Amino acid sequence: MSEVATKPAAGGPIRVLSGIQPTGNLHIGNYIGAVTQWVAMQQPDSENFYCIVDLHAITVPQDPKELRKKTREVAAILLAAGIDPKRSVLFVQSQVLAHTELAWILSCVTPYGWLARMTQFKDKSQKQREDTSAGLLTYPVLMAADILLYQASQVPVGEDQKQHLELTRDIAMRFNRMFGETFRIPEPRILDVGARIMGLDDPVKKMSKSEENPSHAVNLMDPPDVIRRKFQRATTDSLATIAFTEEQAGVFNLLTIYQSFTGQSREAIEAQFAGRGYGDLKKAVAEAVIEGLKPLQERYAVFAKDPGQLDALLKEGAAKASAVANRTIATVWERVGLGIGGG
Ligand code: ATP
Ligand code: LTN
Repeated sequence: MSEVATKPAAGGPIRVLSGIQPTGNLHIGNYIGAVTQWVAMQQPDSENFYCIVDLHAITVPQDPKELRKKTREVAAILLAAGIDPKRSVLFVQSQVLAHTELAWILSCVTPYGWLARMTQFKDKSQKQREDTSAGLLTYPVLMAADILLYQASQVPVGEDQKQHLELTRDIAMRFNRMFGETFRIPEPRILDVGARIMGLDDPVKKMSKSEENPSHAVNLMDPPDVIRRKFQRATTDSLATIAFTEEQAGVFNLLTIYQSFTGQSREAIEAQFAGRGYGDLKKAVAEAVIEGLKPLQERYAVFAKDPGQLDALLKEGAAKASAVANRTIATVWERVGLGIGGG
């Protein structure tokens, strides 16, 4: 990776950063909405940083052993999905100390009201009540630190992260106004198709890792028979027509998953299913997903077998990420007047 100044050049190199939490099982929503974009954005003219955000994971209670296990598991899944360590820096957030450091500094320039207004915080804190941690409130500041440390120009995410990206931009602009131009203002990259995959059991709820119903999400490591069963049970409706209409939330979701996995146009898909029943649709979607996940599942087994190589790769990633992040942090110290100066 070439040397890049951390100054926020107007054009500047294309820098991509995104993060994923090592919690629960990765599902096809994460895959379609985020991971496929991460893979596609590994272009020769772009510098890519992908981060497994374990510090975000601990905003809610985690079992320590399980967290470490999941961190390695997510790394292996990302490599299996096509994240190429020659073209991207893959690392674990907590291994780059600058994330925590910048998060604190940014939290001191972020108005409390901006955080209290975040819909994800409102939803999650309502569920957790007294157990809500202060970290859950400041979670988006840590996310802003992840992005701004690398002077990222583009951030590929699912639709649910749009508000957090807007907040990141607001924090960066506020800091720049207060202390002089320091951070580049990042742009979200959200897909037109598949940015919000819904739960199979309840198509008005976003597909999520934390739902308990086993038929809610299709996980990336699900074997074919489990995938078939989950799609068979998917909620549809009694209209018995197969079309991309928002009123038919369940059918729309199945068609969107089919579109994402086959790459076909909406017109071609509607023509293919014209006059056919929901049973046929469910079978076809299941087979497309099974086929689409097969190479990933096969490669995963190879990466998971060699934890030594995986750890070495993540360590190398953290060293490369630290080199970039530390340059930004040094500028921030200078601008804010922290320490005693002189490096
Ligand atoms: P979940 O809600 O499934 O637990 P999350 O959004 O809390 O996931 P991450 O695992 O960190 O947290 O999300 C990783 C990426 O996947 C993010 O870019 C997020 O926007 C995207 N993503 C999560 N769920 C979906 C979904 N249902 N459809 C499309 N993209 C999604
Ligand atoms: N908050 C995100 C995960 C995340 C992220 C990031 C995404 C943490 N840091 C930086 C993009 C860029 C989530 O919950 N899905």
